[in-house]
Amino acid sequence: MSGDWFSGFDLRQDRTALIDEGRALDYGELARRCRAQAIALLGDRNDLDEERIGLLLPAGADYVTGLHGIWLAGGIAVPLSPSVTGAELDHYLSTAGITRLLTGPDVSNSVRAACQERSVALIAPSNNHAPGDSALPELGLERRAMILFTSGTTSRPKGVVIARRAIQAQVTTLMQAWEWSAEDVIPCFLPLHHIHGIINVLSCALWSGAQVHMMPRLEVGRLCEEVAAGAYSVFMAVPTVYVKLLEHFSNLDSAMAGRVKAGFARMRLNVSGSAACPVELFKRWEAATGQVLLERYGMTEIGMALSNPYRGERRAGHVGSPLPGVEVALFDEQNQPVTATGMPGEIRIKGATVFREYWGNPEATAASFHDGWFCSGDVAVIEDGYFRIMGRSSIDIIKSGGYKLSALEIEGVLLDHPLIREVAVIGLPDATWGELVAAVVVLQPGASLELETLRAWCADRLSPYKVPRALHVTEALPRNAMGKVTKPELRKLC
Ligand code: MLC
Ligand code: AMP
Repeated sequence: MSGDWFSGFDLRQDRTALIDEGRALDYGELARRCRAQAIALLGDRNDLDEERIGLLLPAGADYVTGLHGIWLAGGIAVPLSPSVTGAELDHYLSTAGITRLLTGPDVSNSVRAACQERSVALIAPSNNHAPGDSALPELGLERRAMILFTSGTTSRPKGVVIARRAIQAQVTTLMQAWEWSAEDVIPCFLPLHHIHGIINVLSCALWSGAQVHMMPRLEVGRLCEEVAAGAYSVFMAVPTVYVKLLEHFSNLDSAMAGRVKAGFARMRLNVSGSAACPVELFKRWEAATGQVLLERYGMTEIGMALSNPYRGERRAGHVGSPLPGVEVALFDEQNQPVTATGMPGEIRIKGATVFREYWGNPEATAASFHDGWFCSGDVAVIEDGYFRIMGRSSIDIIKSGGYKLSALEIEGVLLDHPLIREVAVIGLPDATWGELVAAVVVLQPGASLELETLRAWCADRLSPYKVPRALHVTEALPRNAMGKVTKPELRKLC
């Protein structure tokens, strides 16, 4: 990421980089705007010196120039969800020590209040400066470039620090493995505060000189019209999106459905990841479009680690083998490598793609590595060289529509509800979302609570995708001899 990626922007000048709200932006103009944004951020400084700058913008040209402007100026970009609540934002601002938030004019009052409370300046995208000869800092690959917040087995999300070298490694391994080229065109509708959208879609495309159609949210109807018109060559999504597309196909008249399916059939690649793709979904997608989904496995802390082959057998229910330059092995509970075929072990990863640290949390960083391997918490087996994910070691992690959610974080919020005495949050299997958030609660004596009332109460405390979709009221939570809630038993109650 020394400069190669950005000099690529300059070299391509007239080629279209982005389509944003129907308007095309070429690489030359994109490069000019990114530099101008960097200069605006620098003011009279030479280097932002890893200043943390929040990025709260919808998917569009301003997001892209904001992200690259921060990178070019030597800052650390902290992309945040547009649906962030004030309480969630306060945690991000304080944990990452964010000093400025790059955002648009329609920012919510709760975001304004959270920023005011922490003296964080709200700044608007600024790319009108003429870059002229202003020098940008020389930046080594060891510099930190991005913090992404991820939920896990702790109650509050942790900030995953990704250095320039790791971004470079994450992008280049995918460009090589999936044969990205400047001829590619991809829609970008996944959230741009997670690596799936930032690295796999946006960065791989821009580093390859490809074209990205920015969409602030998934609009299935519009997307399908563009697919039918042959707009795209590559498509990347979480399994929930493929389920939603199949549902949409069945609501279209047969001529239109045929055109959309033919549009997918003509693409060179359809990728699924961020959550398990059920074998049935893999088969239904192939039957509908002729596309054999390429399933891969990754994580915020490590980028992509495992992938089915671009050329070769893509095996349903499997996530393939290690990507170029990524070391992946299975380990048992005694930290011994698992070598026998078909024996489960924890997936551990080494290589240049791995993150640097959890921001300001050396204990959590140390706990997540063993002998230099990053311990993913995911359990897999290897069958004929293909990894198959068996599950996660923690029941407190929920994957809903590709978002990783912490049961503990949601429990922490629900416990503040005046009518709730005890709570346990679990993920329930769901055909569309993979898992759905369910809350099992013990109420204060004589109290009653409806799901919709609880959801309304959660609205300004939790991002929409974390809000429980199911509520079960019980007299007591099942506990083991140690007094710990036995969550597997809760599934039977719901
Ligand atoms: C939306 N909703 C969800 C949800 N997304 N509920 C649970 N889980 C989710 N993931 C809720 C909304 O709050 C709303 O509720 C209702 O569903 C419809 O919302 P929507 O906005 O119309 O949904 P939609 O736009 O269709 O969003 C679905 C989606 C989105 C799949 C496009 O969830 C999404 O972008 N997921 C991808 C997340 C991602 O990128 N993960 C990668 C992490 S990185 P109501 O009550 O208002 O009706 C990673 C590493 C790796 O995992 O390997 O890639
Ligand atoms: P995140 O922390 O949001 O980056 O999510 C990473 C987690 O998503 C991994 O630890 C896995 O549990 C899960 N994941 C990603 N890809 C897959 C996949 N193809 N199959 C199963 N789980 C996956």
